Amino acid sequence: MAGPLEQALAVMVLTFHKYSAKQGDKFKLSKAELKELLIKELPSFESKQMDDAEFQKIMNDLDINKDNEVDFQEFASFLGCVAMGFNEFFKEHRQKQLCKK
Ligand SMILES: [Ca+2]
Repeated sequence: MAGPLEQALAVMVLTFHKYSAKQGDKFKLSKAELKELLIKELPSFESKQMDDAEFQKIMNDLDINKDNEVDFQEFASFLGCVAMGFNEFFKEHRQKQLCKK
């Protein structure tokens, strides 16, 4: 039985491959695949309201080696940034809770 963190890591890998295998290079996310992943798997990321220019900016930021695809390494960096965002949110929330006491 895997621990919750191991499960979370497996979900990260499996989610990437679920979308990367859809078209073209099976181990990289195209722009369309990345968009679908963001909309379906990270709905609180506001990807639904994102217009094409905003989405293109995210794609450009993530595509570090500029091959117009997002490989797992680039995706993992992105998840790291999202996790850091969650951590900041958690810290602020904790801070407010501790101040109330
Ligand atoms: Ca790339």
